Amino acid sequence: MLNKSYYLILIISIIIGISFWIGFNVNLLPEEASINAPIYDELFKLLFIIGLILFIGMTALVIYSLFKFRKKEGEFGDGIALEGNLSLEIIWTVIPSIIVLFVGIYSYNIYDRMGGMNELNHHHENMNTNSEKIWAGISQTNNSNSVLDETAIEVSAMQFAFLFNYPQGEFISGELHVPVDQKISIKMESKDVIHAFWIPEFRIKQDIIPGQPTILNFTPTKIGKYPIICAELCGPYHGGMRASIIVEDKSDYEKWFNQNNKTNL
Ligand SMILES: [Cu+2]
Repeated sequence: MLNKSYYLILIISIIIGISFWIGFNVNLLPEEASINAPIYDELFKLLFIIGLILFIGMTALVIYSLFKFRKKEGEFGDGIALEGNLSLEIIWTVIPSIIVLFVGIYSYNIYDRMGGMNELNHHHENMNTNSEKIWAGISQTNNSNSVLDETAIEVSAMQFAFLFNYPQGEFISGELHVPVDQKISIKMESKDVIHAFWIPEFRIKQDIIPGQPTILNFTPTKIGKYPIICAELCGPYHGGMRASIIVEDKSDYEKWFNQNNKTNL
């Protein structure tokens, strides 16, 4: 008996060990290009590890049972009639409850750290000139106010494109250009149906609902070109509703901005 539980503990430990190793060494996600990304990935890794423990554990149990409880030669009767096992039932209720509760609390913590619980700050009110109601997506705590105003960009979503309006330069672009390592604030509006603004590399996704102007804040941390994808089935060409975000260093961004700037003319 002692020998049996010893093996059981050993096998469970090995499964947990393998799951943690895979969880920390196998990266299934695209590169991390915003402040949000590493925070989000913490949660993903945890969920991935929990999933791996369950997957490897159950697969091992099924394979073990296939051999261990195989019908023996000349055996034709029914199996033993089993009825109830209180300790087993307690275990399979308590362990999942703890896991679900922990994942729930941890997810809340992650969402909070990504800025999901932040109140609309006064900058949103500034943008809110016609006293229209503004909704907020994930919003990191604001540390540099002036930067926010400089880079406030208006995003229009429509069937089937995103357009980016730079009010300070009075021009509209089909690509979203932003400077690296600065908090970007975008105000998104939908012209027709529900769309969603998704940048996988930034780990942000926000619905854009008609009649609900929505603010989304993020801070890109890596120079590069990343896809912006509509993540809400919005019509027949939804699959083609893509744009690009180009993260550049500040001087490149300014150069691009000044080339397009209409207020200089
Ligand atoms: Cu769309």
